[in-house]
Amino acid sequence: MATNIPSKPLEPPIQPPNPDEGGSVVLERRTQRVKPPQMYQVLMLNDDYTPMEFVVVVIQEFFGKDLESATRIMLKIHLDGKAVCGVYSKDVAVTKVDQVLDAAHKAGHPLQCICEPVDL
Ligand code: TYC
Repeated sequence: MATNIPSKPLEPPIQPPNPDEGGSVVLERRTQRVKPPQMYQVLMLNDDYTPMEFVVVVIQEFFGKDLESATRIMLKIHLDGKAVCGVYSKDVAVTKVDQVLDAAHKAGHPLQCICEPVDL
């Protein structure tokens, strides 16, 4: 005789609240934790050829900085070799890099721009 073995053990049936146990139902509280999305910083790199004025304009135009902040960031790149121009979601950061490289290429400057995950 063929025997049918169930592939999955049967779940115990759900019992209705038992009045002898007070008839109460205990609900388990679980805190749902959602991780914030990974953010990306866009860095500009120093070189010996791109004019400072061009870098300042690019930082203002693509990173929404005023003249004073853009100048401070440009000088940091010039002195330290690189600086963060902004922090964004991955798609936005990649777009900023493309925009900067495109503008630099069209103007004939070797300006380099990269993005990397924050908190490496
Ligand atoms: N070092 C460049 C110069 O002296 C200026 C510069 C600043 C270039 C920042 C690139 O990302 C840069 N003309």
